[in-house]
This record gives sequence, C-alpha cells and structure tokens, in this order.
Amino acid sequence: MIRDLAKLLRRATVAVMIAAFMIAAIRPTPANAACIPAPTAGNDTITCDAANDTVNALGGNDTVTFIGTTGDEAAELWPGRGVFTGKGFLVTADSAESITVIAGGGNDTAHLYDSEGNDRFRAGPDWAKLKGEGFLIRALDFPTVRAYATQGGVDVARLFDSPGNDRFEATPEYGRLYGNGFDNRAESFRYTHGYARNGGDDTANLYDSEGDDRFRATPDWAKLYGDGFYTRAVAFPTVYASATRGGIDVARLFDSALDDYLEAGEDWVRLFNEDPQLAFSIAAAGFESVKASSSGQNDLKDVDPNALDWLVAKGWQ
Ligand SMILES: [Ca+2]
Ligand SMILES: [Ca+2]
Ligand SMILES: [Ca+2]
Ligand SMILES: [Ca+2]
Repeated sequence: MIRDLAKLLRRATVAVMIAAFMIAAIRPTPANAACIPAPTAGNDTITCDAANDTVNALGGNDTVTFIGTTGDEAAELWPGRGVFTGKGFLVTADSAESITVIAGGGNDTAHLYDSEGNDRFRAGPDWAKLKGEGFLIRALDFPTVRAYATQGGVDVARLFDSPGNDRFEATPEYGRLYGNGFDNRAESFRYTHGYARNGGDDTANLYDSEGDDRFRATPDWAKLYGDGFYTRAVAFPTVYASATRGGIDVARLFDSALDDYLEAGEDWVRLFNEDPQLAFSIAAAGFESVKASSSGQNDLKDVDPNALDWLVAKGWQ
C-alpha cells in the first residue's frame, strides 16, 4: 500500500516535471522590448537598444534614440523613419519627428536621406545631422556617413574638419570631407561647403563639370560652380581646382595683402605665399582662361611663356 503510494507520487512528480518543461518550451521568450517606453498619441521620448523591435511613435512630436553596441552596425534614416541593424538584430522606428542613432563603437555606417523640401545637412568628425521641415535625423560617432539629397528642394551640405590633417573633395555630384577616423559624404546637394577651421594641414580638391564652370579663389576661400552645382572650400591652406571634364572653364585668383608668388606651367597656375602668418596655395589646372590679380608692388611671378595664351597676370613683377 505504502509502496503503491510512493510509486504514484513518483509518477505524479514525473508528470509535473514534464508539464513544467512543456510550459517552459512553448512559452514565448521574454518580450524583446528593445524600445521603451511604449508609444502614446502624445509626445514620446523612446530609447531603443540593439535588439529586435518595431516601434511606431504615433502622433505627437516624438523622439527616438537608437543605442548601438561596440559591434559594426548600420543605420538608415529618412524623415520620420529609422532602421538600425547589427549582428542578430533589426530595430525600426516610424512616425518619429526626431531620430538619433549613437554608434557606440565599431565600424558603423549611417545613410541619411532627404525630404522633398529644402534640407540642411551638417557633419563633423563625430556627428552628422540632416534637418528639414518637421524632421531631424542624427548619426553620432559614426566613422562613415553618407547623406543623399535626391528627393528635390534646394539642399545645402556643410562639412566640418577635425583638428588633424583632413581632405575635402568636391565634384558636381558629391562633397566629401574625411580625416583620421571619419569620412562624411554629401551626395547630390545643390550647395556643398567644406570648412577647415579646426587646424591641421588641410587640402581641398575641387573638380569641374562637363559644362562651362567658374572657379574663384582668395587666400580664405575657393569656390567652383556651374550648371546645377556649387562647391566651396573655406579656410583650406591648400586648394587644387581641376577643369578636365570639358566646357569653357574660367578661373579668377586673388592674391593676399602680403608679397605673393605666381607660378605657371603649360596648363596649370599656382598662386601662393609661404609666409608663416598666412601660408596658402591655390592651384588651378586645365582652365581655358585664368586671371590672377596682384594687389601689391612686390608680387613675383615665374610663368612659362606658353601659359600667357590663357593666363592674364597683370601687375606681377
Ligand atoms: Ca556600433
Ligand atoms: Ca530635399
Ligand atoms: Ca583639419
Ligand atoms: Ca567644365
């Protein structure tokens, strides 16, 4: 009798264990609530960790922040919408007026897409933001950022340098400013400006279009523009402008108040000054016509006679 009871108990225990195991097996894994708190119809501030989730921020003026890991991740951001992916996760946010993604380390890449309206893109070595009517999208600490202005409107990009040695590269199609640990690129913006005000030995390379273009440069700034594009390099000590893609391209170079130098070869010209207070170099190659101004009495030139076919260098000694 007692033995029967013990047997029964043992069987019951096994049955309970099996049942418990089955319940554990079929119960869903704990909800993967990467984004908290849950959105409301009002203004929400939501934070999403690197886990699978989809959040719709609903009405109101909402802010969503994605937090990355030390792994390599990718962010794609549109006005109101963001997708953030990494190893084993994908998190999506919709209806968010402001979206910020923090890379958190790793070799992360962000793509920012414009609206149909007039948008502004600004980016420095560890931040980038694209802003337009009713939206703001930001990528922080991303080594690689690409912004696209393909939806219409008059869009402006401003790229800022680091304290180190940086390069700015601009064509009618894109502007790119990059240096140690960062690479920011703006594609198809109507206006693209690069700034080198943070120190270092920075270089700008500006490239022309297939049409007729204009290049104007002073010791402080240089701009190259033509049909549908405008690129400008501000405060770069070294600037190269290249006109090799066709059209009738015209350049105008302005000297400084100090004693400057003008050099020219068969198809290139360089206006420069090596004074430590104001070291600058502006070079232009391949232009059909160049005029170089001299504003002082002691500006010196060293010009290939063949260059005088396309170069006007009045006042240079
Ligand atoms: Ca990361
Ligand atoms: Ca736009
Ligand atoms: Ca710099
Ligand atoms: Ca051209």
